[in-house]
Amino acid sequence: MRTSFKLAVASLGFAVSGGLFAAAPNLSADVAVGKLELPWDMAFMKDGTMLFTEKCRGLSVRTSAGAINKLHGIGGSSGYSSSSPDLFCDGQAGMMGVAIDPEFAKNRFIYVYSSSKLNDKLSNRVMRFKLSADMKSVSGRTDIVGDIGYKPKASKHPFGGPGAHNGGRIKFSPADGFLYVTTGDNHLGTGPMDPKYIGGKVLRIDRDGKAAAGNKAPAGFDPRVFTYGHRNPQGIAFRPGDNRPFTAENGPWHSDEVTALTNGGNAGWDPRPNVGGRKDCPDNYCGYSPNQMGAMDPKERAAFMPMTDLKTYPNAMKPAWNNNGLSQGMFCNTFLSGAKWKSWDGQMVVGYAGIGIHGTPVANRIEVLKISADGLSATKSDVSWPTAAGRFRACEQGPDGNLYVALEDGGSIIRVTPQ
Ligand SMILES: [Ca+2]
Repeated sequence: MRTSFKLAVASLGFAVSGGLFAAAPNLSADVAVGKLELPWDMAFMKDGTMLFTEKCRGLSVRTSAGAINKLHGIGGSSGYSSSSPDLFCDGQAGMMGVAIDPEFAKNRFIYVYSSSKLNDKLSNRVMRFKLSADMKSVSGRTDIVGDIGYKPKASKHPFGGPGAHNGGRIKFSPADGFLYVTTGDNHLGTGPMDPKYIGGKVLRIDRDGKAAAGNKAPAGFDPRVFTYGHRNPQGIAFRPGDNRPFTAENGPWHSDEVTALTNGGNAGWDPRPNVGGRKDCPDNYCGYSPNQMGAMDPKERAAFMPMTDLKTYPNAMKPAWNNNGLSQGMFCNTFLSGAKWKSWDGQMVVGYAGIGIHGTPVANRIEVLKISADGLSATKSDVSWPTAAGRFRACEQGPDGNLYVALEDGGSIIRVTPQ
């Protein structure tokens, strides 16, 4: 694996010279953790300790000494020091985001986002645990958010299985210390603009799950809402320097989006029927309008319902980047910082995990985006990670300054090191 991955990187020309990114770094890659099943997210401590989730297994830790301890499993997972029978995985849902409290040294709190059927009610939950001093177990589960929507059953949509559009990234802001939670629209047409439904949103909360002071969502909104009008954000990252949050979000046949968030802002996704000239749609969800099941035709794109509907919502937050109008499963994002990244220092990495049907070209890759200071435009690097590598579910800069990416296919967390 290690050798072949290095070969793949070298042979596909990840590192280049010349052009816009003349000072791009040369890269090498190796497997930090292998033999995983559907790795979904990771979070780091300063000493290199890494927490990571596998969507259908659960939460583990890789200690700074390299030991792997299985902490908390879901459903029928075996081999974990504890597990919760209410947690489950299905489709896009399962145990997803993981985060470490900014004051971990004092309180030993860690957090995960997972799908749950507690009390026979399907939902997504953000749970807080206490990690033991020996890092071999967790205790004290506290559900700090218990009412994030979940899609319970199949629909007429092409991606309409249970658990679809499940959101799931959780990260603490280095600026304000609050936890940001990305939630998907759950294929509920009314969800993203509904002031009380917390799917299709970015939440900003404290470690107990209470609304952050200063959230500016419009009057009548759930006070935990930081931004609304999202489709399925599965990446959020804070830009070094100004600490502005940026989401990475999947598009519907078209236009994956990177968006600089403004407190209280509307991301402009509104898949309700009869909005913006649309008619009724299957299951009252116009998310794939107008061709719910048809082949992709570039000419039709102009008529598609927009990821950011500036006609209906002129003040919506404009995306910095829309993947050249393509939907390829944009998933994770993180910023690179440090001189060893050369011209990429301060730029954003995005990862893709597309499945390429209905004519959308598959192009799983990580790529580097140079985003303008105002957050309203971006330039794509002319290099990208090889498509052959597989689907990228997580990307995160480690405390060693290297980039870590979770690859679903092959089940590994890869360390990318600039030379
Ligand atoms: Ca948008």
